[in-house]
Amino acid sequence: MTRKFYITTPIYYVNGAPHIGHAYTSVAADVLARFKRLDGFDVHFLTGTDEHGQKVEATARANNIAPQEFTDRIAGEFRAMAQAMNISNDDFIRTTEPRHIRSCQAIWQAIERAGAIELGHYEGWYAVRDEAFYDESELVTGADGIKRSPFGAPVEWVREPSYFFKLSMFQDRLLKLYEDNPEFIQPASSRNEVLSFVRSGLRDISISRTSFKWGIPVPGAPDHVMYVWIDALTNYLTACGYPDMDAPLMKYWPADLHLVGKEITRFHAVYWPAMLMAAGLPVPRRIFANGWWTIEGEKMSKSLNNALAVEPLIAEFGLDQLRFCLLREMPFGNDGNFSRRSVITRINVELANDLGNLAQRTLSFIAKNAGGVVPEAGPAAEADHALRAIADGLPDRMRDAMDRLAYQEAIEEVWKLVRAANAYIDHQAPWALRKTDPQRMLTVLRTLCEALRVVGILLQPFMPEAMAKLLDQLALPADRRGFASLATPLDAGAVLPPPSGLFPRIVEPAS
Ligand code: ME8
Repeated sequence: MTRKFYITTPIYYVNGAPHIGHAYTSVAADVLARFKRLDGFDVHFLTGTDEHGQKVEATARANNIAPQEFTDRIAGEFRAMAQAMNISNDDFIRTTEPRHIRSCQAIWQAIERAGAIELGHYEGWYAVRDEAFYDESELVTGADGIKRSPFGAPVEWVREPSYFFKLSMFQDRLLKLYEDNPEFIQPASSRNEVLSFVRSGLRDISISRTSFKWGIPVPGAPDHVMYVWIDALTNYLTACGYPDMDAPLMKYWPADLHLVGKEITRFHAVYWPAMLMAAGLPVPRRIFANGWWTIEGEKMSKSLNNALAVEPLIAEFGLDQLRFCLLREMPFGNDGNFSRRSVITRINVELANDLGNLAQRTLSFIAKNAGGVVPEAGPAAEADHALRAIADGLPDRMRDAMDRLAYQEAIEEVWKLVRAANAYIDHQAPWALRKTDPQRMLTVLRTLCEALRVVGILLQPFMPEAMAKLLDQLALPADRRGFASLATPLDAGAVLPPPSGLFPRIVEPAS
């Protein structure tokens, strides 16, 4: 039976243009979605936009545009960003769609029926930028005397009638969930943060607002709109067809993986499973929080105007190069710094030199000296076995790394083969064998083609276009690019197209 894999990105707020930080989480999700598809899983991959709430309403107003018109425009930009980054999402959800409004109202009613919602009065601190309530003890007072959230967002005192979700009812069940499923929240830093938050005692949370209108009306209480996080989290279920439990896509629930940025772990690992428990629905299997990018050492921010859009980066470095660098830079889960210098070095050293040159040296040599076809292999020597052994063990090592979202490690595993293949070509020196032992030369070239085939297949999730080009150059048929075909060698004698470079070197103008 085909195993299913449902993976999601956060749905992004439409209060500003998409930037490299959003692209990062989407690329990480995309690479895993593609990896699982190639590995035979039935994948459902969801991304989208979070369009309600006070922050979006205020931004639309500041731009003198009606909220719906404003969100239509920015949602379009997020869709374009996903396309530009070659994100292979199966669905793109917008929280202003009728399917989502219906789904949120249904989950609200299910939670209400379970006795987990009550009407009360909210009084406390709210940060519009974070769309979050804070306890006095969590706030930081700056040198300017202004109180801010732990994320630096100014807070305001809010007092209004509000419905509450009785989160406190779920404390023990949540703790049991984390205990029974040590992998539920990753990495460990996020898990620890959530554990101590829940252990310190959960308070009921305010889940409706009456002071603005841009939200989903609470069923039976039209003066209230739902708190934007109740609305937002429900998107993952809406996309499966909730509340229609017989909807075809409901087979994907529960989600196998919610990818999120580390600042929104609490919403996903505490509020969301508690909401689902209240509604009597299965909880997601895993939540993984990625770290934050800084740009040339600075936090990305509106005031510094340094949030990088993806299009100019793609134009300068190439799409697959950018995707590769984002996941290559630091272990997933850690913070990282995006610097031009480091991106250029990585492209030149790892992509142009290590991988690009390996393919170029092998394939142009075959074109010139081996008739431009996949060479026939003769008896294998010790060195050939050694290289093959690295390739043979690679898929399992990669699966293991990818299941832990250790993208950097997965890439490093492939690079062990790339580096070994480069050492092999230098030692075997096919250019010398051409005169002394042409039969052996063909075996060496064939061994290299097989190494390139394995590298090309396994790196497809990271660099779909460049690896398609590499596999085309190896004349590997399209139906033999899945992981199930990893053990199937190339067809000897297949005619190879003329080789062409995969990754141009980036030459920086002398400064
Ligand atoms: O939080 N580094 O939306 P959002 C790494 N709508 N990742 C970054 C980043 C950076 N500098 N900046 C943004 C929301 N991200 C809610 C989510 S989900 C039900 C609702 C990524 O537009 C990261 O994944 O603020 C972060 O969690 C997400 O974008 C925040 O997007």
